[in-house]
Amino acid sequence: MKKLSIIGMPMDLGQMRRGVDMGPSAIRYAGINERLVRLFHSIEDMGDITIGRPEVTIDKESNLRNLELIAEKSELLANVVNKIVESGSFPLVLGGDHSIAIGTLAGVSRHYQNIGVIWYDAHGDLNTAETSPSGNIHGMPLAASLGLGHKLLTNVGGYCPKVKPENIVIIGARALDEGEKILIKNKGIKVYTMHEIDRLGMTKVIEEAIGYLKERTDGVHLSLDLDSLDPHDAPGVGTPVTGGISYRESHLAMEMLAEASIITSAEFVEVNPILDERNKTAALAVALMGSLFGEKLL
Ligand code: B3U
Ligand code: MN
Ligand code: MN
Repeated sequence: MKKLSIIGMPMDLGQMRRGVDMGPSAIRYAGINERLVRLFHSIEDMGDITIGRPEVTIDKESNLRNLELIAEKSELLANVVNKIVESGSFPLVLGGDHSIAIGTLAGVSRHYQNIGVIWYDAHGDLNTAETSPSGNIHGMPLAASLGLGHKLLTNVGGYCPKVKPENIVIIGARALDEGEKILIKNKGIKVYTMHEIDRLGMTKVIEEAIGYLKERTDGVHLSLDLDSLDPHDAPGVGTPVTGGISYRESHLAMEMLAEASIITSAEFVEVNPILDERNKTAALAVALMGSLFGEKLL
């Protein structure tokens, strides 16, 4: 059994709805420690990265909201995550909006030749300043990790890129922007949209994803955006999209990933307790972590 290190990243600067900064608290309140304690040798909760209450800025050149602040705070997260991996512990990052993935991947990826990424999300998060409909950086972290977009975002950690396009698997997509669709085709990124999940079933989707990543990667980061799930199951997110992955399908996916033991780091993002129903989305995040880390029903 291994060590787990939990780090909170209460950053809401990548989008416009307040409340996602309370995600780490909500997830802790939902009982993360109690749930995971039996699954690890030791659990260390390192607390939260300090974000403070900075004023919103919009970069004049690129139109990106809070660009410099996000780059600066991502650097802090990257350092902590880097140290966690160095110490031989499993890094589990609690968001925060999805822009935090820029820092997480910057911290993790330097330890692997060929990091794989499972991007479990309703969105592609593959926008750049040129293609973004919103200027929100939470719609850009996967592009930034590929080395696409503003230098301040792509160079977090002092190196670029973090991940190769052929090492990415997106699962649950149903709200892709035009620019993202073009990028996916041009780069050959593997995507299981809701269509493939409906058609093949989650069992086949995850089996394929595991086989695909096992062949070409030496570690796999799971970046799980709670808006991947259907809003009935996960109402506490900033940008809910109907017709999502179900509670059961998601547990199955996590259980299969646990069985394959391919996941080497993870983050759970976009939990917004202000928009939630009695902390249901944070509780769901914790339940999924249970499955991901090997909890058994029997
Ligand atoms: N693709 C849109 C919307 C969006 C991305 N990520 C979330 N929403 N959560 C954008 O603004 O880039
Ligand atoms: Mn996302
Ligand atoms: Mn999303």
